[in-house]
Amino acid sequence: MMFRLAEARTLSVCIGVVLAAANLRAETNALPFYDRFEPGWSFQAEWHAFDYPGGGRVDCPSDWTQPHSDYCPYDPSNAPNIPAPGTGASWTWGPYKFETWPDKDNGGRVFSGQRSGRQPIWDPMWGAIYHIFTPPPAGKDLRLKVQIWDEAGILCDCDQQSQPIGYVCNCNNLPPPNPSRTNFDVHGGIELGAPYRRASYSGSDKEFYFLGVNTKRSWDRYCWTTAADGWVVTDVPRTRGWHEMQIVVHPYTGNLGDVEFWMDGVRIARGHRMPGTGSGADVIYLHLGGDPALITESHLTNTFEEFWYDEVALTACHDPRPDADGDGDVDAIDFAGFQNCITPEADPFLQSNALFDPVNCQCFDLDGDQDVDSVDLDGFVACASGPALPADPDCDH
Ligand SMILES: [Ca+2]
Ligand SMILES: [Ca+2]
Ligand SMILES: [Ca+2]
Ligand SMILES: [Ca+2]
Repeated sequence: MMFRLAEARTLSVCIGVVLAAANLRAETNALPFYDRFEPGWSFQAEWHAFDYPGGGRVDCPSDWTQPHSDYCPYDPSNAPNIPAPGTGASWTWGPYKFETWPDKDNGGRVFSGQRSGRQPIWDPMWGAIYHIFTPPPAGKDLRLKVQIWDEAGILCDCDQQSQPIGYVCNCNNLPPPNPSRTNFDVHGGIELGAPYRRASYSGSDKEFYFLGVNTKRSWDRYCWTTAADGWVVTDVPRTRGWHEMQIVVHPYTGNLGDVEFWMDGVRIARGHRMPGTGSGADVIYLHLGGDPALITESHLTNTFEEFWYDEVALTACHDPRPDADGDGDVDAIDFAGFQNCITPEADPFLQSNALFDPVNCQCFDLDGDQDVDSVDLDGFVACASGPALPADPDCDH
């Protein structure tokens, strides 16, 4: 085992050097994709911001060669792929700011005990970023796992005009004057989306899967949506703190359950995929934050509540993940692959783990923290079925 680990370490270090060099030239579109928002995080290395087309802001010019804010990278690919409905639409001047936030050891306020991605919400910016990826190969699940901090500071709509008759809301936690201004809103969550998502588009390649908070639907419950299912309010209450959110996209069947939404280890909803050309519409954007293509009302986000994001893991694996060879069982052959991936426990304060082989070991890293350690071994054992015996597809949660 020691010999194997040493070999793996040497190989991983070599891979790490190659990847580091590659990152200087271009973003990573291949799966898997990880982000811990730790030092070394560079917005422009892997992420894009919505700001079509520059929004007319002097700090975010449409001509990217002009002086611009670091938090406002104009993305030319928005122009052909996400045409805005009009210059007055909120998302032409909406979400564009996103940043990392230091922990106490770096001189800042403590939220996660480590650095994380911060989604500011204030008038009129929603805060949102997206990463572009290549869809997984046929037959594999696409899985997005993200730790998300919900401030959950306002759990009812204090804009009295929009309350149902008889609804009583305690707005005492808000600054005066109460009741609040109009246009209170909170938008935050995770999403996998296709280029075409807006409400006015109806092609079979329209697609999106979102899990999070949309207070146009509910102030005190988490929501989800897909292009096929529309918005659904869950019975899961919003609570302050970190939550593990997951979206799992299975190979297309057209049936309920092609998409699953998980929260804190519990499946809270199942949805449908759009057919695309027959094998399912591809999603290619990983979004953190609100998505102005989905939440199109021109209401502003005046709550100043914030979301935080950490431990992003976007992977492509068989179902369940420990079934490395994809034959439906979890047996000794799969375990041989697991052994080749074992690493020491990763340091979450480092942006990446040089001892972890992301391409070959992503499916054994069941908790998505860039290592294959004893926690992942427990997860593997929980899935073990034996040769030719079908494994439980939900064993890996
Ligand atoms: Ca982090
Ligand atoms: Ca297997
Ligand atoms: Ca670990
Ligand atoms: Ca792990």
